[in-house]
Amino acid sequence: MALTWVGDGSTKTAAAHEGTNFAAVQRVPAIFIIENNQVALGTRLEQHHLPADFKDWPASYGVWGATFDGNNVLDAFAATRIAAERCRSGNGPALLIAETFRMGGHATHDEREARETFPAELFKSWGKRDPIGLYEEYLKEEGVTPKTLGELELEITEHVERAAAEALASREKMPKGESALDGVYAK
Ligand SMILES: Cc1ncc(C[n+]2csc(CCOP(=O)(O)OP(=O)(O)O)c2C)c(N)n1
Ligand SMILES: [Mg+2]
Repeated sequence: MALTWVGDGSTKTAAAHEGTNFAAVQRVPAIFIIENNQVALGTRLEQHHLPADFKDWPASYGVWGATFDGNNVLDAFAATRIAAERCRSGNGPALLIAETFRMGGHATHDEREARETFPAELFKSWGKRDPIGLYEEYLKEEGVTPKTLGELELEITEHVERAAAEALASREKMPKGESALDGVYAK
């Protein structure tokens, strides 16, 4: 099974449409998560997307889908788990929609423009819904102590750093050019 993320703006490319459609008709076990953070580089959602949201998109490709709160770790986990079970049972791809907001720029070069794209109040309200902060508060309510939270943070930071180092090291193990056509549908 494969899982990938597509931005709200990136869904507008021909490649995204062709890929999603072909995955659907081939019934491949893939999960596509549309990260609807309301903005594509500096273009607001309503400037590039006519419906108010993406809820009709899964049906338009003939696949199962669901929308989840992109700032809620448990909601994201639950939706992805259901999608994974469906994929593993041979139901073809699933298309999930994460409703969220981009607090920063598309990258570091457009942080200032990104702030000017939306009213300041939006950053204030979404800022209170930081996914890590929200999950931390939930864990505290569940009785997880600050000491355990601190230990968890160290453990997770180490995990992320290890993954980053592995990703960088993988540049030394690039596949051979001759293998580019292995495992593709058409040659
Ligand atoms: C095929 C292609 N067309 C245009 C661009 C230029 N471009 C870079 S980012 C971007 C918008 C992406 O929007 P989204 O997927 O919502 O990402 P976000 O801005 O939320 O990070 C565009 C149009 C590109 N990189 N590739
Ligand atoms: Mg976006």
